[in-house]
Amino acid sequence: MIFKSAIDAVRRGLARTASAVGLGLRSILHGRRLDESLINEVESQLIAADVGVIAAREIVDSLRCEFRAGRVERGEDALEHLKRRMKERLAPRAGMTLELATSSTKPAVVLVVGVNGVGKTTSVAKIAQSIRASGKTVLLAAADTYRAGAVAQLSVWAERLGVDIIRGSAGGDPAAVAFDGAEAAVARGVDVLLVDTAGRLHNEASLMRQLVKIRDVLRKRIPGAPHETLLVLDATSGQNAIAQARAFQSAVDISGIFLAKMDGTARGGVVIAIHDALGVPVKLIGVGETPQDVQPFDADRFVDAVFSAQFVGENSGQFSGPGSTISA
Ligand SMILES: Nc1nc2c(ncn2[C@@H]2O[C@H](COP(=O)(O)OP(=O)(O)OP(=O)(O)O)[C@@H](O)[C@H]2O)c(=O)[nH]1
Ligand SMILES: [Mg+2]
Repeated sequence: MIFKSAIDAVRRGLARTASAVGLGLRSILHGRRLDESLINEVESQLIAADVGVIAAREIVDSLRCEFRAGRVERGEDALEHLKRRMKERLAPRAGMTLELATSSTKPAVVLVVGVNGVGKTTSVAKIAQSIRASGKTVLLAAADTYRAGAVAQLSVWAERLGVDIIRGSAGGDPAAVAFDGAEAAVARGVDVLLVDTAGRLHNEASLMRQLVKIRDVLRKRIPGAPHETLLVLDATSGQNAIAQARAFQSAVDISGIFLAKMDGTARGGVVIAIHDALGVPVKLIGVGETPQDVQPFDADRFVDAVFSAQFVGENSGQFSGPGSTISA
């Protein structure tokens, strides 16, 4: 699947993250000689950026080790070391794929889940838009029958994007909508079925069971489905995202994270915390409210953006990062 997005989206999306993590680290390390207290400051910066206490400690321990061995002395070298360590931590582990799963038989089914208001429906629209742009056909299933207006919200997106949608009745059984969606997707021979679900608190057992039912209905109708179960997390929610992710992971086996609202956070270190805690890759990032505001997550690119020298002394949000087209 190819996502082509304007470089503006990357600029907007990563600007605040970069300014917080990168600027913070650069401002304390730039032009300085490393010492023990500076290393402690680096640890505080990483924690403040939502990297997570354990990850921050491990990253800083490795820096301290290099420093004590006399291999890293200048602030600039420390920055390079931190960059390398972050890239290593974010590198996909064996068996993980950063591409959205596809199916050898049609349709590939993508189930989208998460707590209330994180950006699920918007993310469904973004994925639908990207799939359409790559020349494939999409069907949406509006399996959020809870929130008044949820079906209408997805219907508006469907109309704007020119994709078909299967709707259920308000207050109806969301698993029934998922089933109807699966039936229709098979009958119409579409490439990808995207199932939007209601927001649910991760600690509400009955709602989590209902999600399992939706998953099972899809699995029964289409062998191998859902091929992708994407958990949408709000990047601005910090460490709470980890608790959410754990609960959804144990209920329905998350295959990837869609990290929405990356444009709204100054603490993008949560990407590292999520990666560490779950062993599930962040696959896509949301960087705005329009269907085009989506990027495949690329670890190297992300870390480079975070440490981008262009940010030193800047608060304007201007970002000169690497290229704009990536494959996912
Ligand atoms: N800035 C920004 N806003 C976003 C992004 N993704 C979603 N939003 C906004 O977040 C709000 C909630 O988005 P929805 O897609 O309705 O969230 P949801 O998870 O479907 O919500 P529920 O179905 O009520 O649980 C909307 O105002 C979206 O425009 C993003 O990547 N960046
Ligand atoms: Mg929704």
